[in-house]
Amino acid sequence: MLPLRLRCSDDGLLHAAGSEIAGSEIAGSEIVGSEIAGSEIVWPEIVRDAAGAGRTLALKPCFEKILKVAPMPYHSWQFTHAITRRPPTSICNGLRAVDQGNPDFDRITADHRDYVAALRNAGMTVVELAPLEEFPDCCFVEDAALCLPQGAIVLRPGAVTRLGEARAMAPHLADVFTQVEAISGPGFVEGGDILVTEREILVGRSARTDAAGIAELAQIAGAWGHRVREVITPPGVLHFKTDCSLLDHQTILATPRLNASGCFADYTVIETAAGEEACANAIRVNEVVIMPAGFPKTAEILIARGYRVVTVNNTECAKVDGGMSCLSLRFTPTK
Ligand code: CIR
Repeated sequence: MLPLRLRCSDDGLLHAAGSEIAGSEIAGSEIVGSEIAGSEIVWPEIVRDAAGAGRTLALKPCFEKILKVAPMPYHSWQFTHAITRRPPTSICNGLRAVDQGNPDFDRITADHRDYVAALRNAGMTVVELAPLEEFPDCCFVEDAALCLPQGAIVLRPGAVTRLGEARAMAPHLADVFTQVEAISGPGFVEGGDILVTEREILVGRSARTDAAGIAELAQIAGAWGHRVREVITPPGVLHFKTDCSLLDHQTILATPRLNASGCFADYTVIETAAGEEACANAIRVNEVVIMPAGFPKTAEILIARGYRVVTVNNTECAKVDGGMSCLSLRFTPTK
């Protein structure tokens, strides 16, 4: 359960998780102290004015209005916003474990457009940042930051050519989050190694994410009430999430090799179909699962389990080891 936090700006608009509700008469007030139980919003109890005087006001008519128009996201796959960055032409120099040729720039650009459209169709407001030619891997924004309900953490990529991407992302996070923390080092963490579930944050130790980085992340996220669990990214696999995705509060899509490690013992796991391990990196966004096109058996399994599947071509991103999760930061602003 997350506290319901509504902010009312001086212009009379109420703000709840990035939404704006017009017509409130409680300008300048901040409302705290309510909870979301299941999908029901419990009536707020305490209303403070902007000066923090702690006045308690009778506001039931206002909240009836909010209940109708501003359901508050509370699941770890529900978001209102995403940040993406368009691929630079230098993507042909992007890092890769095995050379399968360079991505075709026109195709990767078209795929990126389709990906952004899929996010928008899932109900998200999408910020599209301009490409940074000096950083060939800059469209893989997930590795630069971790967005949590309380705030954002600027990460410290273990690939030296990608360190500057995190610095470049910081101001965009400050635009939407009140609290922005940073991994200061000496450790490293990349977002591709982080899986946020409903009850914990799993971080895979990998060639890009080390114990010191995980320890610093655990300290920052711990102060916001999150439990961080260190797990192992299988050897030879780029990131933990190369091999898994969150499907809902209890269910994970994973490759058989990652599932065999036992790290999902407390979850329900759906394994990728034989020969389709490359589609384990998908994203659950609001009511849909966005997965790479070309993996029909796994898509069928998910559809049979009741998930709404949307596919986006990923052949070009895959040439530089990219997938669905790396192309966006998904979050609900606190500003
Ligand atoms: C890299 O090797 O860093 C990029 N070419 C691919 C990053 C993919 N990121 C991710 O899965 N989170």
